[in-house]
Amino acid sequence: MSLVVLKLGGSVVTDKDEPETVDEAGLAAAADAVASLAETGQVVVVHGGGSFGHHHAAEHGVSSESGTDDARGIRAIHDAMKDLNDAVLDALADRDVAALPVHPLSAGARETDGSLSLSLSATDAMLDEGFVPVLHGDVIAHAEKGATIVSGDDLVVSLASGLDADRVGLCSTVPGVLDTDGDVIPEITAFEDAADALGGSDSTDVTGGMAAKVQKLLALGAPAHIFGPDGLSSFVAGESPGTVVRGE
Ligand code: IP8
Repeated sequence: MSLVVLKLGGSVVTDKDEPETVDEAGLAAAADAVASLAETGQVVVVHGGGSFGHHHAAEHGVSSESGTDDARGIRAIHDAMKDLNDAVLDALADRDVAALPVHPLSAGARETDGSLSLSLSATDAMLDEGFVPVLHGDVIAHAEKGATIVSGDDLVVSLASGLDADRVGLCSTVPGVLDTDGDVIPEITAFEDAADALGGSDSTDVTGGMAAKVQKLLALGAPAHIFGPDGLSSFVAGESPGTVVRGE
């Protein structure tokens, strides 16, 4: 049976301008897409933080680089993410999707160098039993830093490689990887295909976001599609909306 890992960006399922507010229409469309995927194969869902995780993280000075050892702060970030996770699970349950939570705080950790080790045993067993595991960006123990933020994108890479996914989807508010004219690049098979638009491999760290994302996705064994909310139904139909990143 084919396995799809689908990331729902925080900007797709929440209203980024209003603290801790779900974007009901965005979540409904995303949940419809997951329900369709679950009818024909296995799905793992990952969602981002949007207006739930990010302001708590900022308030406590926590990022993927800067950690905290303040357990109350860690819980505040995690609890906000659990609230959003509940909203996603509820939307899926309303569509009769057997969705269950997997909270990264309790399933993984980061090494000193920032590399993520995520236990996949719960996720794997849930899939075998016909459930749809739903993970989320979270705060996570980090060697020598207390706890730092793990983004949904990092989780997607661990899940897709560890579970040998057949397809990966990353739905955010951008329609794909854009070239220097602002047009969507349909396919990236090597970093050079998009280096101009992404600012070159040297500036991966400073440009953050898309360049780092493309590099991680190129290392996967599965095609990864980057698309906006308008591409959801096309992705579900097995088509190739936005940009497909195909390494190897
Ligand atoms: O929105 C971040 O996940 P992302 C999650 O996928 C938190 O980067 C807790 C801010």
